[in-house]
Amino acid sequence: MNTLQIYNVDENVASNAWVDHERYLTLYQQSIDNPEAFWREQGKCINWIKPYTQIRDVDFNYDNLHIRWYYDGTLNACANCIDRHLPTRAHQTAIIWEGDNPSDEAYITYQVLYEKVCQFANALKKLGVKKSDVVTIYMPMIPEAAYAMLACARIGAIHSVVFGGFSSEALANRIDNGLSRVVITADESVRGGKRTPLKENVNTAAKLLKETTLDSVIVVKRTGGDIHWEEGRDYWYDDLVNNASLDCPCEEMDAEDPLFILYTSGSTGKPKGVLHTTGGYMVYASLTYRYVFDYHEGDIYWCTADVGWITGHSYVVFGPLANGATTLMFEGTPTYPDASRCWQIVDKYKVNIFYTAPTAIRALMRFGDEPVKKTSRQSLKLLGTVGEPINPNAWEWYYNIVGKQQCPIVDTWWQTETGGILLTPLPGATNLKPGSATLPFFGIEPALVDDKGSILQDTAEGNLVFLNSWPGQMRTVYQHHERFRNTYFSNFKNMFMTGDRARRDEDGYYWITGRVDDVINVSGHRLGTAEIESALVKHEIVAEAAVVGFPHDIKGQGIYAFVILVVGKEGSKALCEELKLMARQEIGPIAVPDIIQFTPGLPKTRSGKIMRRILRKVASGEFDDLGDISTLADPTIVESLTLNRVIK
Ligand code: 6R9
Repeated sequence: MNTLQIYNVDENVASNAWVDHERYLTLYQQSIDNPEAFWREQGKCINWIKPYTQIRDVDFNYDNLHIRWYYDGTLNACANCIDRHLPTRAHQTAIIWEGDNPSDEAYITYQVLYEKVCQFANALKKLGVKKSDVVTIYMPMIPEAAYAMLACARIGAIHSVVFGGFSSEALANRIDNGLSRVVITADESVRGGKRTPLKENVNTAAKLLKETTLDSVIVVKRTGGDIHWEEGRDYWYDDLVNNASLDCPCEEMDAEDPLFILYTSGSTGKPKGVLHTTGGYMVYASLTYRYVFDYHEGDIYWCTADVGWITGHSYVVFGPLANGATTLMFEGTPTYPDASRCWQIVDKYKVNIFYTAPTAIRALMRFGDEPVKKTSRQSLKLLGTVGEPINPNAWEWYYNIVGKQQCPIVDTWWQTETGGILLTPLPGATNLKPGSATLPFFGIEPALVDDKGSILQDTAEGNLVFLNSWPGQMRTVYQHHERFRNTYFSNFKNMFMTGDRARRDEDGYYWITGRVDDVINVSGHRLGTAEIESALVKHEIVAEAAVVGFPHDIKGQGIYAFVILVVGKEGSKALCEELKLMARQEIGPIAVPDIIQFTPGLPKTRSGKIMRRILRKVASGEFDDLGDISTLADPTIVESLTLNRVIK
């Protein structure tokens, strides 16, 4: 039973929304009853070189799995983000850039974007980059990151953006996996006044590569900091592009040619290279951007996500630019120089649509209302969240204080795998309930199934699956198609498994309740517990490690590590610091455990499987409800774990 308040559409109709609730219901039903007709029409939201006649060819059956959309059409993603807008909006701002330092800013028009991207594309070609080559992008949030992505798309190269907060080890793994011979980076990144040595990380990564030789490293000068240079391999971005031609023809791509790879955590130690293709992804990113954010001509739109994540791909770069919007890229953090920064940026550029993560909202809430209230925020029409469930408290604060009860909040549920938003309110058309991602987007068929895969009706809680494809769905795990089939299509027959659990209420609204697998969500970032465990066991005196999430006020989930040392060694504060450093070096700062508990053993079944359920309870301090522990090989270990729980 949901007792939370419902926010009626009448109170928060976005000024000139495209759809109302009746229209949503009609359109939704049509899209489900006749998906071919629906998607045939919606595919026209982007420009095609050779128009498609085929809409979809999909089979979710494990043995015959394949997913193709618009597969006889051809197009170019970059042309859709830039060239198609030049006749009408060459002088409109495409990208507003706000630097970490509040006095750094830039306005990039569509014309300038065109020239920058063409020059970059020509530079890549000159370095030998061809269609279907993988190019790794390891960049700060600066316009050159978007130029790089678009330049790759222009010449048919597949970009693989690696989050600038990842370590050189994580970077090396991703370069190796994609056999990428070119890396685009910057000398250093700057966030919250702190610098991160990106180029140095690339240098280290280059030495760690097992499979690939790195031919070229393109370096954007961001800070001018000292860097080690390798002659013959390293090139300054400026030197490459300055003399390059301002025109570069677009490669004609098949709809199903790859557009990009993006690595994401799963339940095993090795991140998956999620592969998205050109036609379907562009249609889906473009369409959802327009409807979910109720985008109208002239709106200023700001999504705070880094381009290293899927949100940055679909809703900082491709979705907004495909719609000819003005998209704001922010290099810094929400609390630097102070907790008012976001709202100052909103006022400075008259931002109309603001999209961020619950963790940022919770972090800002801690500073109270004053940093918000001292700004006007008059321009805001719509607020959005993504990345994790938003707790009703944070939702209310966002709605009442930030949005002054004037802006609907779109709580958008989706994944790297889905390419774009699948569950979401439509502003002006969906009554809001704080904490619920509400209803499916057009053409999307969610369902809840029990652990055997039987579909649950009405109000229920179960595994969230999708029964039908949509154009933005991932097509495979790069070079590991088996892994794609096994991860998403083997547990439940003929359905796409998300790995999330959810509840459906009496209004058909979806409430995400957590993950089914060993993936945790730290500040909206997905991390496989196995990845962190393998980082910790690299320490020579660690015998075994088990990592679980626990509730954390700001991060949503914190990281709790149980560590067994080799016989004769003892835990210490210094060792904790060493282990944290291991996680930082292997993965990055987001993977550093909040709490480390040294323990002589772990709760294991007789077959040797760690009972993580118990570890999760211990980490959260919920000792009275440990469930059945009789199947443990050594039940006494539970008492030792609870007695020695570490409280921060
Ligand atoms: C876009 C993105 C995906 C996982 C997903 C789920 C969680 C995302 C959410 C949400 C509740 C929302 N998630 N949006 N949970 N409400 N509105 O975040 O992609 O990094 O792949 O993470 O994030 O658990 O499965 P990704």
